[in-house]
Amino acid sequence: MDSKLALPVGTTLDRFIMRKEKDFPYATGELSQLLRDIALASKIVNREINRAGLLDIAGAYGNQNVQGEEQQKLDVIANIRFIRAFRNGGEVCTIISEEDEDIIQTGNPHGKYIVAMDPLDGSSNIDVNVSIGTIFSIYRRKTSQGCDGDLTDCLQRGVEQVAAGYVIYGSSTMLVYTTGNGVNGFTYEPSLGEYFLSHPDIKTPKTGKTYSINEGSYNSFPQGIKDYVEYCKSNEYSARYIGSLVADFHRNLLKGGVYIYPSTLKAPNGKLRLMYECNSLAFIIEQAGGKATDGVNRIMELEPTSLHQRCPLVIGSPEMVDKVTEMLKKSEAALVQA
Ligand code: FBP
Repeated sequence: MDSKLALPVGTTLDRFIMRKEKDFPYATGELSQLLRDIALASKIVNREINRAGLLDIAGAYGNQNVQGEEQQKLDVIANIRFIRAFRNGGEVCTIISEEDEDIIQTGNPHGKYIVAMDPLDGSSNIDVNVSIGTIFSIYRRKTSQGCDGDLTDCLQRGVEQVAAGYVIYGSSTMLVYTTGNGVNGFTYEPSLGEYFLSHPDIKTPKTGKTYSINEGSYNSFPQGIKDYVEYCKSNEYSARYIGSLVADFHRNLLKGGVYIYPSTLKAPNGKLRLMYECNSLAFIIEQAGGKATDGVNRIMELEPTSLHQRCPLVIGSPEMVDKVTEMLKKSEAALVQA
């Protein structure tokens, strides 16, 4: 049989999930189904994003979310699509969403899982055709099944995550996730409506020459971060900042680099949210051999105290994150001695 005539299409996400499920002797299939629900919702959101310019779904929605940010119509659409997928799926009891102040009950009190999500990350880039994304974290509930989840179920440290991932809606659409056994990336093939394994066992380079930070806020950066930016410039590193966390993170994950959203005078705790931006990407980068800190502490060990709390983020290639931490420590020490 001349197989060259029909080249194999590759491993679908579904098949990969089923294969990996066998690694967990006590697996019940619920986490697998939840990952499939996320994939399905992301395909629908991808379709809406691709044709946003043709439909009246671009632009502002006319509301502010709990962050005080102007909600975009696509923010609201993505939020609805993922919440609906979790409601219909049945595995999730409670959701934390960037778009909702309070926790969302799905009406599945027997659901075993909690999902924390940023339905559409990179809001400032939605209408200008620049890559945006969805970020998610999955936790096992702490309270017993049979009732709605509560804050104790939701406010868990990053080390408690059972899975985390993101979808990047870019030149191609990809789903990248971990369940604590490495990081794998799947590229969406719209003509077949399937995700295919395209980036198996992703490992981030130990170091790189790319730094991602919004230098527009340079004057209000901590001294250690200013020192690091100068260090990058004096070593002719490349500055790359898309303004979509998922897109900047994805590039640095594959090519090496560091993304920094520090505390600033305007945002003393930084801008990014611990539960559905920092924790999720920290789990992935650590599984890929990288590091994530708030400049001092490991993100995954931070104790959450509120649903939408913010924290500074330094994430990427391990040696670059260490360099940032070292410079922050040095400048702090200099301040103490002064
Ligand atoms: P949301 O768009 O989900 O609110 O995410 C925050 C974000 O847009 C990140 O994607 C991005 O890296 C950062 O904020 C950009 O912030 P700034 O414009 O202050 O640099």
